[in-house]
Amino acid sequence: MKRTVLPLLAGLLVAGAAMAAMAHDYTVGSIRIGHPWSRPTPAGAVAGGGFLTLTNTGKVPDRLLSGTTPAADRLEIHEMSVTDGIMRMRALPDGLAIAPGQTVKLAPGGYHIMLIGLTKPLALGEHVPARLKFEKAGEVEVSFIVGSPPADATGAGTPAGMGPH
Ligand SMILES: [Cu+2]
Repeated sequence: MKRTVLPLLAGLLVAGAAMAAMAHDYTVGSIRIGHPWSRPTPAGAVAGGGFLTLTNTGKVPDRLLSGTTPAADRLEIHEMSVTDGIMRMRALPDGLAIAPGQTVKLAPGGYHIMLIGLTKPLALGEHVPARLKFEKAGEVEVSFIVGSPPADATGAGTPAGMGPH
C-alpha cells in the first residue's frame, strides 16, 4: 500500500507547481483583470478572500462597483489597513477606483474581494465563478482559481490557517 502513496503525492506537488505558474486574464472594455485567485478555506469558514489585479488601459477613470457569485451569499469589496498595530478591514461602499493607466492590486493584506456566506468551503484547485461589475466597463464573468497565487503574490507564503486574507 505505502508504495503507491509516494508517487501520488509527488504527482500532486508537480500539479500544484504547474497551477501556480498558470496565468489567466480577462478583459472587459478598458479594464484588464489579471489572475483571479483565492485561498482554500477550512471547513465551516463563513468567508473567503478573492485576489486579482485590475488595470485600466483607457483614458477615463473606472470603478469596480460590486459583484456576485453562486459560491456565496454576498461579494464585497474590502480594504485592509493597520491602525495602531491592529489590522482592520472595511467594505468600500463606493467600490474601488482605477485611474487611467493605473494597476490596482487586490492581494492578501490590502484591497481584496470578500465572499461572505460561503455555500461550501473553497477547495484547492476549484474554479469559483463570479460576475464583477464596473461603472464604465460593465460586467464580466471571471473565475477565481483556489490555491493558485500568481508568482509575485504578496503574502502567498502565509499559512492557510491565517484566514481568508
Ligand atoms: Cu474582507
